[in-house]
Amino acid sequence: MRILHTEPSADGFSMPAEFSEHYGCILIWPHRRDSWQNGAYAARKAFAELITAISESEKVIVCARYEDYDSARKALPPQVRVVEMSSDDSWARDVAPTFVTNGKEIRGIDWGFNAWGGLHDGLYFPWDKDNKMARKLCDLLDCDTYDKRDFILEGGSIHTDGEGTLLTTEECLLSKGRNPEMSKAEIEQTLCNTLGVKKIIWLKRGIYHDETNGHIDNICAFTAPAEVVLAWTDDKNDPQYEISQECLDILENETDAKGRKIKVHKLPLPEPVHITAEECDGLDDMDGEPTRIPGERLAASYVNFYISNGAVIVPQFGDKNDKTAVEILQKLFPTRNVIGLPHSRDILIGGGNIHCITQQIPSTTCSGNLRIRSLHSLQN
Ligand code: KQY
Repeated sequence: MRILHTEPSADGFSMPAEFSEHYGCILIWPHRRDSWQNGAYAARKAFAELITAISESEKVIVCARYEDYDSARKALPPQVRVVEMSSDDSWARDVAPTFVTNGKEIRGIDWGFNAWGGLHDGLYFPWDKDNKMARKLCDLLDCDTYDKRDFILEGGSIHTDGEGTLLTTEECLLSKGRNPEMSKAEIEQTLCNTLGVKKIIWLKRGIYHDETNGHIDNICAFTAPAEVVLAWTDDKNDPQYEISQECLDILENETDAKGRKIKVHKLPLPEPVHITAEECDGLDDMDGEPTRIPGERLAASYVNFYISNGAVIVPQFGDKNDKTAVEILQKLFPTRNVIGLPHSRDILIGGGNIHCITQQIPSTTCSGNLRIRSLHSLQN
């Protein structure tokens, strides 16, 4: 594996859309006792259901710590590859590489990771194991990696259409805990150079009470070029109402990199989800302090879905809107099977959902030349 210091866009590489064909998907087996209740017992069941569903249409690699390898191997079907790797927590979207491709080869971006805000407002310390995962995964996949560790970015804070447009939020990318020394224009330029995009659409804020400083992947996602879903509520008394309305105004007045108007599909939110005292009891303290307080609102949203080659896997919260969300997404993804994941609440308690724990590895138009030799040999 080469560690590259050039710019991906200058090298002819760009980030494809999640709805393009994948080679596979990376996840990390949950273990952190202050993130996942009861030693991650319930979270592991939810992860296993999700991983099994994804593995029906693409390769899946699951990273597990030495002490969790047996648990992962036992819980997961044989077609899933389990590899030993250290991690601080289990958010593959944010700590695995963002992959770029030139159509023949894939390369990984190794962004800096500081646990969503470092010493300013980060969510745990230390985060050094997580920060090393992207490079290790590129090594495992035998793909070259771009060293972008001096720029703090999580995969959950960006979405692309694969046609030159990137969606993000000001709340996250302009936050004090990320790259406070950079101007908005400098951040834009870094995103364009690194991801091969031409236009950034900035929404102001993400989902209410999202501890990631408003990741885009919980509020708005591309479903096709020039088409997005937006998390939505009609309840004017909910602080989310104003946020969603503000996003809609921006999206309706924007065009994408190709000059197209953006079609916005409203995806209703579930009723606000609050953590119970019993759930909090199952979480260990962090440095003597609880990580969640009974009654705290969790950042539940159906937008946090994963698009695999054959399916779209959507969180479910035991809410009346569960079915509606699946129906709306099924219309938008007619060639895929839209599946609701019943135990998503056990993932949500950790602070994110399905999209946050997955990272797709794109395929290339010329898969015979795909430079993932170690995985390729597994196929044959
Ligand atoms: O949503 C995500 N991408 C990550 C959430 C991290 C929460 C840590 N408790």
